[in-house]
Amino acid sequence: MTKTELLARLCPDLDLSAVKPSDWHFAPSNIALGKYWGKRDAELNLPLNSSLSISLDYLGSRTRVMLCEGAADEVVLNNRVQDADSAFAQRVSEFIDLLRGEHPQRFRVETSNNIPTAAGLASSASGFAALTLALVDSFNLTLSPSEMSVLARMGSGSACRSLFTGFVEWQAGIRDDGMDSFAQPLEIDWPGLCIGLVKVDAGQKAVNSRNGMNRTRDTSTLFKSWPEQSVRDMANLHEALESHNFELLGSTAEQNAMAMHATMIASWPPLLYWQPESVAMMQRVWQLRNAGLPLYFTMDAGPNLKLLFEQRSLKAVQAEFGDLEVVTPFDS
Ligand code: 2P0
Repeated sequence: MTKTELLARLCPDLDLSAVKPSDWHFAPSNIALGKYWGKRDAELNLPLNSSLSISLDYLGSRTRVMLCEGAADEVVLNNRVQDADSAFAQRVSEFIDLLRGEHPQRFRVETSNNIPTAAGLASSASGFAALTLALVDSFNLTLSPSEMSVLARMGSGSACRSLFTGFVEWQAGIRDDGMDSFAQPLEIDWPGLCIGLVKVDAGQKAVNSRNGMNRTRDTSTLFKSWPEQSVRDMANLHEALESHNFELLGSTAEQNAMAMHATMIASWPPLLYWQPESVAMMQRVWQLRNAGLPLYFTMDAGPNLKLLFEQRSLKAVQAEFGDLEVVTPFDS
């Protein structure tokens, strides 16, 4: 199935004459505890494996769209007009193309992130989720939350999880048309759960996630073991959430991240997102854990660590990692 065919199925009543400026829409960033790494269909952006994340409450993207007269879309990120040829502006325009088709209407997209850039968090998840909400508003679409999640997935896989708060699961699905591959919030909360964002390196990463996962799939023999790891970890994460077993949650998330990075490192050319500081920080977490502090980490396609701990450990963690943004998704 092509993107165009999927869109015709998702939005059969698209009416370009009814588009209007949208309101502002917010979507949170999210951190996967069980990672999405690898696609089974690049055209429809379908994942090989299911994933499970936690949304970061107030940290995310705020976006609105307006109609504009020019020959090209205008994309404004954090108050800066982006070059129309930039990778970011191109991806935004391609996403709007899904709804616009051949129609000449151009849009101005204004988006800003309140995610501390120093934490090096990916903004494509919250960015495409907020853009999805703004476009659904602008095009006056009537979509269910699951259908909106399918649409957001077409912009960026992890964006399908950022439409929701709390714990969120993205089912990989099995259908060729991907209509069963969307995210849903889990009805589980965890008061006192803390995510600590540590700064290692805010620089632009050399290989983006999309290219990184394709390289891993194509060149890493270790990647063969990833689906098995993922299935096992997803089961353990569910068990941890249902029983509020923090050690099981933290250890599963940390092992899942390390296994994902192992598949990347075995790619050719090697994909090593870690900096020396990342490794030093991992060692520090392991030392503290050996000394009795219930502290775990996860990492995405970058050098930064995201710490997982509970409120009871907050003071001890802050004493060790001074420059830390702490998010408590269930306590605001
Ligand atoms: C995740 N990541 O589950 C994993 C862990 C990065 C490492 O989802 O190609 O930017 O747009 O679907 O969503 C980042 O991948 O990739 C990601 P595309 P995306 O959070």
